[in-house]
Amino acid sequence: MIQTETIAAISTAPGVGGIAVIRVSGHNAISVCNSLFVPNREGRILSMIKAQQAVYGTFADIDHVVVTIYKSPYSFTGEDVVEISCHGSLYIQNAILQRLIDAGCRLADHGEFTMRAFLNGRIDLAEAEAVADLVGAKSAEAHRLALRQMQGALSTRLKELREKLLELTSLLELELDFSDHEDVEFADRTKLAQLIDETENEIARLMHSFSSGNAIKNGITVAIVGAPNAGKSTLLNRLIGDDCAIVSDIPGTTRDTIERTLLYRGLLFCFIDTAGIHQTDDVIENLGIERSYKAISNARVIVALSENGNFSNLNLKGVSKHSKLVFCRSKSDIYPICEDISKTDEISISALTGYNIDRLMERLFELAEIDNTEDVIITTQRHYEALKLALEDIKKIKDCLAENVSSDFIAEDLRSCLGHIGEITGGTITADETLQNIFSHFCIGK
Ligand SMILES: Nc1nc2c(ncn2[C@@H]2O[C@H](COP(=O)(O)OP(=O)(O)O)[C@@H](O)[C@H]2O)c(=O)[nH]1
Ligand SMILES: [Mg+2]
Repeated sequence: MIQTETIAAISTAPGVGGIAVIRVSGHNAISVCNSLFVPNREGRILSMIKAQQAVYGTFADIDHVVVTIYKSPYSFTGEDVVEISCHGSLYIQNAILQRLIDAGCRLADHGEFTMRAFLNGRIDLAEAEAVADLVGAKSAEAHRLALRQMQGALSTRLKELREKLLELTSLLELELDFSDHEDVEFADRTKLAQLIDETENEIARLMHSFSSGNAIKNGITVAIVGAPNAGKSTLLNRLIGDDCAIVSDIPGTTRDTIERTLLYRGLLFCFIDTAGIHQTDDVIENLGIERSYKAISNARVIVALSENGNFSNLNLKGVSKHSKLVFCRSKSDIYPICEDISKTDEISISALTGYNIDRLMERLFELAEIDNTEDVIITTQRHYEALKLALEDIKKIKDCLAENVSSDFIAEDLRSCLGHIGEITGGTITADETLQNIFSHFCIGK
């Protein structure tokens, strides 16, 4: 697909840095830059350069720059691409960008470079989405998953799935072809059933991986809840190693939820300190308590904190059946630790001295139940939804087979299933709106 306009954007993070990179892509990228660039060494004319090269020179009398030329189709977008590495002053970056726009380039939209890479067939949609995940990766595990997806691990798995579904389709077509001949045995239904089972299991496994994949990508949410003064804010501060939450012995000090992240064993944990849950007439505190309940319902793991071990008084309404709970006795430095605590699931901690905080972290890690052993893991809601629809189709096909329904119907469901799988890698996506929606989450310049 040929994009007519040449686009330009600052690709490095907004702000001042040692060096900034401005990227230009499109049919006129090289000629536009050539008209503004004077090479340091004679003869290094951008439009005459044959292969991928870097050239040093002056850009529009603004700065000394290094211009890197990538010729179509051997570039990220598949088009001619020029990357201008200039000094990182905001003034310089914007002045160069402005000159490019004056010379006929258009300011690139969010993710437009990656969208072009997709539209020009350089990468598929799942790989394009992984580019954004890689840019946004906050932990070692999130980085690993994004890199694998960008390198095509998910796409390869989906290709295998599509091949299975196509094999099914051809088995069915065989059956349809012979359906007029009553004496002819149909396509091998055992083989058909086996292929369907394999496909169903594969889709179900991919869907199952989303719970871990989503938590790896977006972080494991841990809500710290309990009565006022239980020591929740002190615990947050201890976990994060910073005085981010106000601590006091006045009940009701924390009124709003406070969120902080921590990297632990390659995973991102998002801790949420909440307002103490109790009966109160204070309007503002009640608003805070509502937020505590919201945090509880969204958390993957909940730390229920109590200084006296009386957890039954703690109303944890809205706790999801998928959430895991860890009961924690706080202030072990002043409250004697009962012997039998070791026999229960409770952990006794002191946020003040740091006692058992490592044990608590270890427990949170276990309870998060992150399964990263599968070689392909789904991390995107869009992929999960497409797989869900594909699985529904497979179930319909199974029912049809069990009830000996005409192969025509089965073929229809198979087509639909193939369509849903295809949406993930983008082969069957034509709607502009869907693509805009996906790429609008990218940064400008990527
Ligand atoms: N001795 C001791 N005091 C603690 C500990 N954790 C919290 N506190 C104190 O308990 C009071 C309430 O703590 P805070 O973290 O604000 O409780 P929150 O209302 O649950 O957030 C403060 O005076 C803290 O210093 C602890 O582990 N040991
Ligand atoms: Mg507090």
